[in-house]
Amino acid sequence: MKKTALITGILGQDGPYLAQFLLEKGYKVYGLMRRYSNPNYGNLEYLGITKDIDFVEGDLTDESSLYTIIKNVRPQEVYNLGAQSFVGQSWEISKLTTEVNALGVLYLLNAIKQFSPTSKFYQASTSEIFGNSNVDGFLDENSPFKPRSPYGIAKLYAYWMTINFRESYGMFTCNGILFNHESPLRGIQFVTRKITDAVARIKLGLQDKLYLGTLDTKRDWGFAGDYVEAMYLMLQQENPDDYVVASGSTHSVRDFVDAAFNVVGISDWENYVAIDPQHKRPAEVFHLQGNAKKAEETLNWKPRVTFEELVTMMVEADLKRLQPQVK
Ligand code: NAP
Ligand code: F7E
Repeated sequence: MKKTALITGILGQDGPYLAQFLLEKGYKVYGLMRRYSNPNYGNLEYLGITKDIDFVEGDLTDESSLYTIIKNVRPQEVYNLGAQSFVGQSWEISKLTTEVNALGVLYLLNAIKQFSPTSKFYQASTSEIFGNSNVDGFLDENSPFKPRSPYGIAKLYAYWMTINFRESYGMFTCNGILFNHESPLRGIQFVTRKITDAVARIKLGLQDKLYLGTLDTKRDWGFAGDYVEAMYLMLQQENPDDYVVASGSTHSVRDFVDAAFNVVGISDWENYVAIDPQHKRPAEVFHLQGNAKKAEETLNWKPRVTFEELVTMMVEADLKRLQPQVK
């Protein structure tokens, strides 16, 4: 019998990488997608796995749809990756962000408790729950939580609810506290992909300038393809627990810009980059750097792709994607 997994957020960045990983392990993969007039299968297509997914329609804000899906599918593993995941917009759409990222998790946990209580549950938690709690040092599972955005606050509710179902009902629920992870499948709004897309366009003569909110903030960037393995490993342990997943190194947005322009041989990149305050956030998280020792020791997980390899991979993918537009 094939193992079964349900992935919410199947059309996003992480969903397709996780689906690919599980399919290679022989899983039957169900993907929850919302109702769209024109669904975008682009990221699944990129990995060539669209036809391998069993799609189920539902929405994290629609409790009854989750009840129906869990009742019908009874997956052995549920990976909750669906979210309003863009921090920058979470102030403007704070109610929606809360409904999806906080209440959606409660609905899903309730559905599992009622109809498939032995399903193992992975919650996509985030380094954003730490906020600026440790400005210059490493963050781990014991660092204080001080979220700085409606996104981080909603995710902190979900973090605690995930633990509460474990403690109250003995369910197998885990939080993966993942630091930033990127890839050629990253949404174009996020800073890394915004940069690599712009660098490729500038190199190909399709764009003049790249406008950013700041060059100073620092993130612990890893490769999404590496991080989905940690999600899987959490659900294979004997006991449920929460884990930080990070590369352990941090770089500024400036470092990322510099590395990306370096890939296309442009050294005077300051001439192509400008600050636009419209991309600044009402409250910023300045410095993120994770300590993934627990995941390394317990899950035997380690990131493989380095920062330089990640930037190169993303710039090269954008160059390839844009090449047909060059006359
Ligand atoms: P993403 O690319 O934004 O994908 C999120 C997915 O959630 C999208 O496919 C989206 O559907 C879906 N979604 C949004 N609202 C929904 C709703 N109401 N019901 C059902 N699905 C909904 O995010 P990602 O980068 O893959 O991240 C995956 C998860 O990890 C997210 O929960 C994110 O918050 C969390 N996380 C990400 C990072 C990171 O660095 N990438 C780090 C820590 C935690 P549409 O395709 O229809 O928009
Ligand atoms: O911003 C700065 C911005 O939007 C990174 C999500 O996956 O990771 C992600 O959240 C940094 C911030 O990601 C621009 O202010 C400067 O300091 O790429 P981002 P994020 O906010 O770190 C966490 C772990 C998640 O959980 C989230 O789901 O870059 N920045 N100028 C900019 N950011 C954007 N987007 N656009 C700019 O123009």
